[in-house]
Formats: sequence, structure tokens, C-alpha cells
Amino acid sequence: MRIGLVGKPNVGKSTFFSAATLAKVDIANYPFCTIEPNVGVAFIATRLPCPCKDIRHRLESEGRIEPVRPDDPREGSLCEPRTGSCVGHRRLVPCFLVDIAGLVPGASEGKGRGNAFLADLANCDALIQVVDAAGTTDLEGNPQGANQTKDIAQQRIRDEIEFLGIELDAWISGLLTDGWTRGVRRVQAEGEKGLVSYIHERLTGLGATQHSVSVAFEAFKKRQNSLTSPWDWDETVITALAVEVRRILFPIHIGANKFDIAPADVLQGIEANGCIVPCMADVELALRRAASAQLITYVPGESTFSYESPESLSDAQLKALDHMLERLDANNGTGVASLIDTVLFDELDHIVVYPVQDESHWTDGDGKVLPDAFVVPSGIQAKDLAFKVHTDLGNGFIRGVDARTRRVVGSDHEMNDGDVLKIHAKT
Ligand SMILES: Nc1nc2c(ncn2[C@@H]2O[C@H](COP(=O)(O)OP(=O)(O)OP(=O)(O)O)[C@@H](O)[C@H]2O)c(=O)[nH]1
Ligand SMILES: [Mg+2]
Repeated sequence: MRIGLVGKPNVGKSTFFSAATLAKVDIANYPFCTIEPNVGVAFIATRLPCPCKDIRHRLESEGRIEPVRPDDPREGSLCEPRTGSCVGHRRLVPCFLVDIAGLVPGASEGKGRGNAFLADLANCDALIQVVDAAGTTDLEGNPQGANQTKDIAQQRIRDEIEFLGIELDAWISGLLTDGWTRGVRRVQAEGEKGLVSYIHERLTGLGATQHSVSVAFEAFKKRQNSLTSPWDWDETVITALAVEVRRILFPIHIGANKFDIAPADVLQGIEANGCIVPCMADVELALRRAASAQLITYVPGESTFSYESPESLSDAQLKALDHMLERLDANNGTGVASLIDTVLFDELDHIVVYPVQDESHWTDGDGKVLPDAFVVPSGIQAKDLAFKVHTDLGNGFIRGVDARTRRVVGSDHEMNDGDVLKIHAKT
């Protein structure tokens, strides 16, 4: 899973990125060295408790382990995550974030990082556009002063959202226009089906599928009053097609950042084709750093924190932290973790499943308890999950066993959130 952060300069993308990927030491055993500098891992809490909660429940009720001791640092968790962590059955799973810098007006014509920027976008499963909800910067990111009015801030937010759409449309339109007339003449005998396949072929690099292109094409047809033969379409018509393709391929979720200094009700009436979540990236960054320095106990996503030893803090530190506590309370959290959570689990409709080798003990071949948590599309079939675990498991798939119910399931069995699955495969 890879989420791209985009937006004009100076909105807080890098702050959001640093805050979200600032891993606590105990979860930093990720191969960071293999990741490019602008790619990081955010650890996101699964919505359901880790299945190690069920294991504990079973073992406790059979009298085979003692109840959780108050000083247990794992707060009862029994699993051994290969990546991420689990405390109090709150399991964290990795999600890659990419800080995609370089979006300026004219990117589709090669300005800024231009096409390299657009290619970065195409590699992401979802996009978050960070916008300046306080309206303190213009479209190029130049500071315009704090304390903007609601009207000005709203206008700037709308301009930002519109501008990313325009750049993406121009880019997709450019990919389609190039060689269009010759290309569509070649497929004219195949009718509409041929045309959709042709468009699909041109846009596979963006992650387009035959299905997504046909959905976009239907929407496009509905909006056009009269359509001439495709080889006669001018740039306006092709751009109208590009708009529909973009809506399907690149839903944009909005992180309305700098919400701590934004005018009241600034998001009222603002629309996007993804979700909109108020954020305070720099508050999140400050809190995670304070937590790393063991000044506070803060769980990302929560709307409060506690002081570890307030007597060791200076007056200035206390004042700053108290102020953040108020902001957290007012905004119901900083929005950083909840935005990623919403995109992953609501917008992309993903679930978390746990493949194991031993369906009785829920362990892998080395006896590790629930080492893997896979973030996959909701309803993924057992065999497709097997492929994600290992190609050999997918190819040799015989059957699965739902480790909770011990029921045997077939290759087309649809997985649910929190499932634990043993996969039998030919070796
Ligand atoms: N008030 C407030 N300021 C913020 C917030 N998040 C970031 N900032 C400030 O916004 C400024 C820009 O932050 P960056 O993270 O560098 O922005 P960017 O989008 O990465 O900018 P470019 O890399 O130039 O595109 C910095 O001064 C941050 O401290 C926030 O939630 N609230
Ligand atoms: Mg930056």
C-alpha cells in the first residue's frame, strides 16, 4: 500500500510526512535503507483488535496463562509482528507514504519536476492532497500572512483543489492526444469496445484497467450531447474524457492542514471527490517528538495525551504542550493518523488478514505467533491472498482453513477483516 502526498509548496506535506512516518524505536526494524529518501512507512492501527486477543482469551480461560499483569509492557499482546508492533492488542500495520514534491502550475507541460512528478503519482494506490486550510499561502506557496478571512481561505482551498485536477487532466489528455487520430482509426472496425481497449492501452501506465476505463467512458458519454467520430475529436472533447478518467483513477483525498490556525467553519461547502479531513501536521510532529523524548505518552490518532513527568518540563514546554492539548481536544485529534486510516479502510475499503501456517496455534513455521498482517482489498479471495503471501502458495493452492472456525474454505472464499487463514498448498 502506497499513499502519495501531493500539493502546492508550503502547505505542510513534509511536516505531514515526517509526523506520520516518525516511528517509535520499537517499530523501526523496517528495511529503511532500501527506501528512497522521500518514501517512509506510517504505522496505522488496525480497526479490529489483533487476533492475539482471542489467543489470550482462550489460554486464560483454559487456565494455561495468567491474566495480564499491570506492569506488562505489551499490555497482554502475545503476537510477534515481523513489521509493526502490537501493544494491548492494538496492532500497527505498515503503509508506505511518498512525499511527492514539485507540484507547480504547468507540471503537465514539464514545469517543476513536471512529468517525473506525474509518474510518481501513478505509482501510488491513493493520493492525499495536503492543502493550506488557513489560506496563509498563495498558489505558488508564498506566505500571505496569518489570520485570513474565511472567504479568502475558502477561495484559496478551492483554487488548490481545482489546480491539481487541472494538472492531472492536462497530463492524461496529453497521453491520449498523442497519436490519437491514427490510433482510433486503427480500431474503428471494433466499435466502442475497441475504442475502450485502445484508451486502456494508452493509460495502463497510470494503473487503468479495462473496467475503470469503461466506467469513465460511460460517464463521459452521458455528459456529451453529440459525439462525432472519435478521430474528429478535438482537444476539448479529449480533455472532457480525461476529466472522467481522472475522477475514476485518481480520487483525491484532502488533508485540510494548518487547521489549528484556520478560520472557523472553513471547510463548510468545500467539495472534493475523496474525503476531507482537518489536520494539524505540525502539532502531530511535535507530539510524536515529545513522545519519542519520553516527555509525554501519546498514541497517534487519539485526542489527548498524558505527561510522563511534568516536573521535568520547563514552563515554556508546558505552555506549548498545554496549548496543543487544547487543540487536540477541539479538533478531536490532529487528523494525521485518522486521515490515513480513513483513506485505507473506508475509501480504499481495505481489511487486515493474518495468514498462518499452524491453524491451532496461529503461528508460522518457526512458531512465531501471528507474525504477518496483510492489508488487502475487502473481500479478497483466499487464493488471491495466497498469491500475496507467496507465488508458490498461490500456484499450489489446494484449500484454506479458517483458523477461528476450523472450517475448510475454497479458493474463491472471500476474506473478512481480522480473518486468520491457514493455506494448504502443493509444494
Ligand atoms: N500552523 C501550522 N503550520 C504548519 C502545519 N503544518 C506545517 N506547517 C508549517 O508550514 C510550513 C511549510 O511546511 P512544509 O512541511 O515544509 O511544507 P511543504 O508542503 O513540504 O512545502 P514544499 O516542500 O516547499 O512543497 C512550515 O513552516 C511548517 O511549520 C500545521 O498543521 N499548522
Ligand atoms: Mg516539502
